[in-house]
Amino acid sequence: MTNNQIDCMFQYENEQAGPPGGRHVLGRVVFGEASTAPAVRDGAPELGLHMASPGFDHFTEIWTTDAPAQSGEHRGLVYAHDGEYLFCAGRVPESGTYREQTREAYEAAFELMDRLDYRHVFRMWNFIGGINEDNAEGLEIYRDFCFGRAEAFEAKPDRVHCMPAATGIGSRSGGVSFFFLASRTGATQNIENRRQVPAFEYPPQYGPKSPSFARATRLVTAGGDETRGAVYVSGTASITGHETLHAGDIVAQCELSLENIAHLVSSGNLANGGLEGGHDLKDLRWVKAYVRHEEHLPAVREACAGVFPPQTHVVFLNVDICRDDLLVEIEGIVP
Ligand code: 3EB
Repeated sequence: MTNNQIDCMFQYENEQAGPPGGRHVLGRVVFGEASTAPAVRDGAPELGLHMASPGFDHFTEIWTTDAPAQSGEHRGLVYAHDGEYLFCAGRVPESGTYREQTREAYEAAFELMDRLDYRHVFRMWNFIGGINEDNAEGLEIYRDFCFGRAEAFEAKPDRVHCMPAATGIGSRSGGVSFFFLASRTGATQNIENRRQVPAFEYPPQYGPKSPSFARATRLVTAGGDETRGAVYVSGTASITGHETLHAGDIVAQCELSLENIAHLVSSGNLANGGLEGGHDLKDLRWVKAYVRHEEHLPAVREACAGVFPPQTHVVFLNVDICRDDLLVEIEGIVP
């Protein structure tokens, strides 16, 4: 058992400050101007994502640990691990269809988690170019991606415990890029929201295979207090049950997305899942708000400013969202 601590930081463009002294980099994700193949750079995995645009944020998300990390490559994936945490990143280049390559990439990641013994995956992020466009066979690219992802989960080794919190969001360039976080000895507690149908149980009208993710995942570190742990909140949108609400109304979509998160992390909802503790929106850090239409940025900013305190870092990105009637999606972490 180790007591390694991971932490997240957003390093904004033109900011020199890197990770605080003594911290080791587990992975870097550049929310910038190009989607690039993952590579080991300066000893740590780095993934470039085309997510930045004028007027929105341009930053590098850096995951650090207090223990030295070792990096490597496995079947096109890049990774680093510190004995307790694994960061892993991959990319499927732009293609006519994504099902098969997504399945293979996810399978490679599950194999890596199994082999290196980081079998508790607690957070996955997916950035999908042309998310609402049709693939070469006329299937929406998001649905095509979900198909392959679901197949990989169906085939995953039983030893790998998961279907954790995730984000599945648009990107400003083609292809599918992703990064995952997994733990060796931490226990994952997946959390659903009674106000929303679990995504993995969405009816078939949303695609041939349902999206594979939990609404949130709490990571309880080994030897730690079982009633506490960081809560990783999935991308959350204006959905009640399984239906989009407030089509065309950005203010109402922001409100319902934030209400969904507030309810998800509340003591009442955690108790429904047999978990102790509870949080509110003010406890969130490392918030990302994905905004479909540039002109909605002021409304989304205002909604976030109304609920998040100054110490909550909120970044705004102008990308498409997995359903064409969703205008906004918000995620975050309760450390
Ligand atoms: C939703 O609730 C909105 O496919 O990984 C949110 C978070 C959404 C993750 C994913 C999709 C994903 O269905 C979309």
